[in-house]
Amino acid sequence: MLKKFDKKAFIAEVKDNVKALYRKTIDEATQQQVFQAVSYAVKDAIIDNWLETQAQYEKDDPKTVYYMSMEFLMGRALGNNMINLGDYDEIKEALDELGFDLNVIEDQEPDAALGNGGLGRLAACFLDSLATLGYSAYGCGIRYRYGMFKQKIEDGYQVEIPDNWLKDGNPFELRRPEYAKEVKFGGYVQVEYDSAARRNRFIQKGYQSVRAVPYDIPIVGYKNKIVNTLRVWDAEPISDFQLDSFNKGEYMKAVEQENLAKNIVEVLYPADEHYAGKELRLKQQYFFISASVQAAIEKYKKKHSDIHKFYEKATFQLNDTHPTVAVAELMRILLDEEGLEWDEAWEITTKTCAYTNHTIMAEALEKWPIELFSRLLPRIYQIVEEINHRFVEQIRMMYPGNEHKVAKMAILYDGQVRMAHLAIAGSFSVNGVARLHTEILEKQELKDFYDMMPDKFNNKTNGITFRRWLIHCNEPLTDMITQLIGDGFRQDAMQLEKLAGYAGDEKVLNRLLEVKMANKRRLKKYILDTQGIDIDENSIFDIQVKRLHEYKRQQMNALYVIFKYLDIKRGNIPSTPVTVIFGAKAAPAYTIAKDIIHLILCLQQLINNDPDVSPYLKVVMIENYNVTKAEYIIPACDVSEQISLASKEASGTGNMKFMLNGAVTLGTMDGAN
Ligand code: 26Q
Repeated sequence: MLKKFDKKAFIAEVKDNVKALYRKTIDEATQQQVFQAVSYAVKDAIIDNWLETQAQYEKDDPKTVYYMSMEFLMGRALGNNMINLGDYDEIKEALDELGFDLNVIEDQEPDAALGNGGLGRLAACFLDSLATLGYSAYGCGIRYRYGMFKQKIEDGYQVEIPDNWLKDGNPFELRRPEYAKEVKFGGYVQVEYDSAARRNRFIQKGYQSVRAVPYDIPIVGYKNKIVNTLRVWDAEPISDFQLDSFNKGEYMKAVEQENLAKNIVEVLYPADEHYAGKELRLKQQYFFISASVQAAIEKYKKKHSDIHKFYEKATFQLNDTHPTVAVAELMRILLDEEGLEWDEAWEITTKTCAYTNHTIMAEALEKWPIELFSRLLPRIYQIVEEINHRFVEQIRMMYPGNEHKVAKMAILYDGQVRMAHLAIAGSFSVNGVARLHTEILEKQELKDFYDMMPDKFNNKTNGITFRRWLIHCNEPLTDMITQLIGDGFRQDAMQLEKLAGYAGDEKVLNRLLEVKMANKRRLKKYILDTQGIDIDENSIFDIQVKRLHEYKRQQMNALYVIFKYLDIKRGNIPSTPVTVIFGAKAAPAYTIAKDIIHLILCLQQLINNDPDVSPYLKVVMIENYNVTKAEYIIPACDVSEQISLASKEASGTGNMKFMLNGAVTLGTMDGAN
């Protein structure tokens, strides 16, 4: 049974929080302060279940998945937590009683935009699902000080503004300094013979290090009392690990370590599907992976004495190649700290790691220059060399005399570390994210690897959480569905099939149109309020919102708009007006993407101000498209544009969100479409 919501106690707690946090009465508090006070009260409602869940896991000792990801595109937490607690309506009422509008309070929360797009949002949706399904799971990531940049439109161009999402504090996070870990960079490896153990010891010397401090964020399951954890790591200077560095006269080293710590977690790299080979990026990767792997081993050893069975209790799910140093870091700990032999360590590692591929775009493949990689991670590089050596031997055994195969498949080649190859060699599972994508991996992109190890390959088609992408973002549709088929679909989405029985029911279909109209009016108002553009709610809302990429073909959609404009100019008036809505961020250095945004903004200017055309056609470029804006936009959509160049979109997940909210998909046969 869920704990019953006590409205009086909740109201009292919100008032107390305002007092304790801001020395104010509730009437004096700003909306932001009320948001903070409410969020702390909600966190308080979560915390017992959080404790109990973790205690239950401790007792049952289930296998735990560590979802390792550079990105978690969480969006806002308050509304989602209220829904998953099962107290949304009650808290809304309580706020009403206090004289506050929940929507306004929710609007105070900045998005946690610790991700670029699809890959980061998938990680966030999976955390929600894992908690709802009751799996023991951690998200492991980085607590970036600055998330995905905010997009401003100025004079027809995109301008990037830093996203200082932590400036008012994050009420849902919990700092856990007692679980801090040390992470080492650079220096050199000294080999010392340990005569007692009769083996070589590899010791990293002359390194710089940082202190990784975890912050835990609760992930609330849907009405099941389960609360999992997203653990994001902050970097702090190591000073209290090596207090004496000043005394030794290593003043500059202390300053350098301070800078290292500050830089590592400073900002999310805003380029998706594009590899640039930046040293700081590799530092970020090793930083959070080393800390997460250390923490996972430590947790295992608290209950288990035999490290050989680690894989029975832990899986490291690698979200693309970005966390792939986990393969080598796990090897390092097993070899150097646990004292295992290579073959033992390799067996454990390859039964622990699993790799998800999200792209076949050549320009997204991570290939680190060996010079950089070995300088930053000298011991890790030695281990990668040995992994490569043995892997190449295995290739030669299977394909004797075929050096072309070796060249194509080796982990180290042409002065580079190929992270995808390391991920495949080091994992028991390699999955694509839609049937078509997995087929392309097996038959083309990763064919050599599939031929050699077909059993590793499998498909896991992406999905989305219905809690955020239906229940939270589309209340009218949720109510309508509940009235028709009950609320069982909230836990079991398959029950939505019951709606098929109403396919020919005119009354139901008309109601559906009314719901859509209500959502279109809400979006119309939102666009008018935020961007001053007035759109016609009776027009067809034709929407393409996603990161800007050539392969996603926003440009083709813009060409369609130009055609439509010229056609109307020629006197061909469409029977129903159309509003074409775009929303997209371009990576700051992606010139063509920025040019396409400029094109769309020019069209918006031209068309909306042309009295011949604007009654029939309008263009809107949504500024700063993000998770929260998606929650406004998607329920209002008539036509969902999913028009990627076939084979290039691994899955897509926006496609699913639009479909769930009753839009018609206009799509190519790509990804999961
Ligand atoms: C790599 C190296 C250096 C810097 C950045 C990156 C980088 C960052 C982000 C590379 C790729 C990404 C993001 C990729 C991504 O979002 N892929 C999308 O993943 C979705 C979830 O599986 C799919 O639905 C989309 O089709 C896919 O494009």
